[in-house]
Order: sequence, then structure tokens, then C-alpha cells
Amino acid sequence: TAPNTGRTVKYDFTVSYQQIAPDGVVKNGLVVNGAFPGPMIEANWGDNIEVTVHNNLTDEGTSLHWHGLLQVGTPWFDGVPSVGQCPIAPGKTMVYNFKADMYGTTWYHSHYSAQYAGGALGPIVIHGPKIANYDEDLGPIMLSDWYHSDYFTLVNVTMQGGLPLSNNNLINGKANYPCASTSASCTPNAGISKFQFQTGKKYLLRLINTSAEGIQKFTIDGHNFTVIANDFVPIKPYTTSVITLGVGQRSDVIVTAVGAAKSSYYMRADLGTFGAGCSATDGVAPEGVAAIYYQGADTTVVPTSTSGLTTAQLTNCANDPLSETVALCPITPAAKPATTKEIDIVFKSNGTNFVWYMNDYSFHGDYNSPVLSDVKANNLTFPNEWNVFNFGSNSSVRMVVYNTFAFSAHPMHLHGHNYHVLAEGFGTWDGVVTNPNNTQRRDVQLVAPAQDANTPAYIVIQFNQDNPGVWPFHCHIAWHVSGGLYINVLERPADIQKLTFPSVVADTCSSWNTWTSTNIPDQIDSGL
Ligand SMILES: [Cu+2]
Repeated sequence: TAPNTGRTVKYDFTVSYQQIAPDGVVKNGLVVNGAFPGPMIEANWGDNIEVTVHNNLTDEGTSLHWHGLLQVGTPWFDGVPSVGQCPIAPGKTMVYNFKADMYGTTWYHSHYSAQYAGGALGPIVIHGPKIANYDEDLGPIMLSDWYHSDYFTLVNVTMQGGLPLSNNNLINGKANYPCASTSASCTPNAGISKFQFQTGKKYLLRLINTSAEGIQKFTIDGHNFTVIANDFVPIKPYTTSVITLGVGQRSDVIVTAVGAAKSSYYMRADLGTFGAGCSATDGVAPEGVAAIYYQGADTTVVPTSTSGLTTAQLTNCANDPLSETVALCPITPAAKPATTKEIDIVFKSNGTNFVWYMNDYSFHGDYNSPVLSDVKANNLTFPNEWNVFNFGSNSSVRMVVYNTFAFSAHPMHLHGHNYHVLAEGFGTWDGVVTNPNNTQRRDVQLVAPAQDANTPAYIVIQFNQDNPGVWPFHCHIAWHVSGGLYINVLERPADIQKLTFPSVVADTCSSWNTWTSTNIPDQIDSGL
């Protein structure tokens, strides 16, 4: 468990609309403090993080979520509207205060509709014990698919049953774009990210998939990676030539600089083309690049290195095998969980359009009535469309999650926990657990596309109910969670009622209720 440093790091963020052109193509985006990506939050393990968030948007709410932090005792600061809080009303401010209870690499992002796909996101680095040797920390490397339409237009496409296609792929918010492929205002050669290497040194790269949809395949020409952490969980180091990241996933990797003086190499993030990859792209610019320059290299010249990524790697829509990703600090999950739930992910018509179901319902939240506040008020009967799974005071929960959809993997994210991944596969789970004494843990795991109509893909996950709260369990693809691929895990409601809620929870709802008494928010999606 995390220490208490007694220190608080403070940030002041404003979320605004802004025209941005990270790849040279101008679009209506959302920014934090005028920047995309937003400013980095940096803290030490055991610090408190206090973030004052101002909503400078004129006609919609907002909220920020701190991905992967557990929010033990502070479920109202998890930043999910309709779940733990009301949205921050236009012109209003909310102060979040929570503990840096994990260390490693993560990100924050708006959890209000698909605002983060418009740019409202940024990196978080929490410094902790050094779990492997390296010479230099290169910091966060954010991999983002990128769309030239504004997020609301894309959500609208999604809710009509359409599929938004990404137009580009950014590394740390930069890429070039062939301007002939767009009718929008476009400046060619907007520029790519650049890194410096010294022969023989070891570098730490903190990779984060901050995409709306894409599964990123990250490579560096001529170099291998030693993976030391997946999400917030340190793992036994293993070597690979490609890092696969579903949306929300992170990997901390070490790269040994094996190149010669004056050489240069491309760093690549590949999404592939539609049907020949794992992502929905328009095929124009599905490969993002950045440049690595060794000592003495001319940094005005682009590298000439070639990619080692194979078609087999590009088209494998799954994380590295569970047998390979072994946690450094073993935790054995209960062999017999207190309760088990099967959950089927199905894409089907709601009578009007095709949307996502988890078991019987497609999620739709009520911004004015956060589930957590209802639980606190002892209202434990919820509308079906809130998709609340009340696990009561069970000590542990196992969920067997089946993906019946053959055309997309789903990066399944659980808030409030680093869950165990007991198994993955196709068909019906046979009950066999991979590494039963030390199962892989993380906070996002890909469930692969179904093999065919009769053969779903599955993951089996398990967590201990040691963190009273209402925790989202959802696909992290922005368009899928907008389309309802979401449940609320209600954990220990009786213990939630014993928590003392700070006044900011009621104040934020009061401001939101006032704003919505004269304004109608255009909630065309699930709300998340
Ligand atoms: Cu999904």
C-alpha cells in the first residue's frame, strides 16, 4: 500500500473550446489550459493531488477522470458524471483531491461524453520505487488516433449506427498529414516529435494509448523493448519487438540504444487499415511516426530506417499472452470467488439504431442523479438503463465477459481496481486459470473480436471488494461507451453509506441542477 508523504501537489486546469491543428489540419477541439495534449501532472507515490478544474465550455458540462488511480475512500473524485458526481456546469469550478496511491504512468481525460476524443486529456507520471535500471526517463509518449471532425459530430455518427473512421495517428500530439486528402484548412509538414539517444544508454519510455478507438502497435525500427510495467502493475521484465496497447492501456518499457553515432530511426505507432489491422481508420495516415536521433545526427533530416512490424503482429487484436505478463509482486486471487457473473457484450438494435448491450441493457446515465449519491441516500432501486450490478458485500467478484461481436476488440476498463485477468480465449471458458498463483493484473484488458457468430471471445476477470464505491466497468473505445457498452459495479453499498461525502459533491450537483433548469444539455449518447 502507498505511503503518506504528507505532501500535496496542486494544479489549476481550465477546459475550453479551441481550434487546434496538431497535424496541420484545423479542427474544433477541446483543450486543457489552452494546450493539446494538456499539461502533465507529476507527483510522488503517496502524495495528494489537488486539481482545480474550471469548466470554460459554454453549452455542456465536463469532468476529469484520473485513469487507474483507485480513489479509496474518495469515490466521488473519480470524475465520472452520472456515476460519482454531477458534471461541472459551464462557468463553474470543482476541486478534486485524491491520493497518488499507485506509481507509474497514466493519464487524465474528460469522462463527459466523448470530449476526450476532442482533445481534453493529458499525461500523469507518479514517481515511485525504481523497478528496473535505466539511464534516462524520456517521459510520457502518448499515442492517439486522430479525427478531423469535432467529437460531437462523431458521437452523432455513432448514435446513428455509423462508424467514425480516424484520419491520422499522433505521437505526443504531433504528426504530418497529406493536405491533398482533406478539404479542411491544412498546413503541410506540421512536424513530428523528436527524441535524442546516446549509444549504449538505456531509456525509459512511458507509453500511453490515449486514442478514441484504435489499438496501437508501437515499434522502433532496429530496437527491442523490455517491458517492466503494464498499466500500474510492475511485471517480470520480458523482451518484445512490438507493444500492443488498447485504449487506456499503458506500458513502461526500456529501450537500449543499440544504434551508432549519427544514425537515426523511426519510432512508429501503427493502426493498420480497415480490415488489415485492429482499428477503424480511413487508411490515409494510419501510421504515426516520431524520430530518434543519435549523437551527432543531423536532426533536420528524416530517418531512412524501415519498419520491422509484421502483418501477423499488426492484425493480432489481443494483448501479449497472460503467460508472458507476470506480475513482479505476486497476488493470488481467491480460487472460489464469493460471486460470479457472466456478462455478454452484444451489438444489436434498440428498436431505432444499433447500440451496445452488456447483458440486458444499453447504458444511459442521468447527469442530474449520480448513482453514488443515490446509494448514499439509501435509494438502491435504479432505472434499468443505469445498468447497476449490485455486488453487495461479497468479498470477491468474478466476471466472465464474452464478446459476441466479430469486428472489434474491446479494451475493458474497470475503475477502482487493478483486476486479475484469470483467462482469455474463444468459445466457452473451460475454467482453467493462467498462472493461478500470480495472475496478471491491470486496469484495462483487451477482449478479442469474436471468432465467428457462434464462437465468442472471452476474458475472465476477478477483484476483491475492498474499495466501497460505484465503479464503471466499460469498453474504453469512446464510440462504444457512448453507445452504452458500460455497467456500474456497485461495491459494498452499506459501507458507501458510512462514508462522509465532502460538500463539493452536493455543491457541484446544485450548480448543475441550476444550470439545467434553464438549459437542456444535448445528451445524445450514454453520457460517458
Ligand atoms: Cu468496445
